[in-house]
Amino acid sequence: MKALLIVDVQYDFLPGGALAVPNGDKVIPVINKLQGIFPLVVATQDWHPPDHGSFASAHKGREPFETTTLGGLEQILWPDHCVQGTRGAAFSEDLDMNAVEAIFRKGLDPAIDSYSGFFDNGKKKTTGLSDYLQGKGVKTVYVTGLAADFCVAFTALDSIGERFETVLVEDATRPIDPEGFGKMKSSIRQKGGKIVQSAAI
Ligand code: VGL
Ligand code: ZN
Repeated sequence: MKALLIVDVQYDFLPGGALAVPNGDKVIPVINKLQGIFPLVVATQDWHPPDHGSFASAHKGREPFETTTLGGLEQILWPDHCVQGTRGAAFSEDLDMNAVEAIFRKGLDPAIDSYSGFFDNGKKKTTGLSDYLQGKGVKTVYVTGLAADFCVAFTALDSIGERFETVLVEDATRPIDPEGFGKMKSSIRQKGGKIVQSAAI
């Protein structure tokens, strides 16, 4: 059993959004097309309270893209994004959501960030995604969505760690920083993950 995992295809990560990923909208038709060949489709949603500790605005005198520590971990400070209930946190209306069986939300705890769809950045709490996939008999997870160098890459790494065969679909994702994504791809490959183009699936 294989599952398609759609990470954070939300307005704030799309062109015009608060934390826009360059060409992020290009992933949508690729993901919509892929959905038809998967028996299970699951999505994640970045879902922050307004005072989330990953926001530069929550730290006096600090600017987006500076770094600090949060929950004892190095933290990049982001522009306010994906605030619960706002349009920026909503899934793109161009993304086909009809086949999405479950949505796993993350980033709710203001004291810690959560890039992966499986765990927070300190691996203190699970979202339940791993048990859910296991319960469905999933062996292979195909990871897509935004942003390639953060939530998509960390989701792929945790998927490998949870012993799923893990495949990152390169043309179904886009990075904030291509250089950072290059490093994350090496790490994914080195840990046993695969990186493929959607045409080969
Ligand atoms: C993400 C930064 C902060 C992502 C989420 O979805 O890649 N990146 N929150
Ligand atoms: Zn976030």
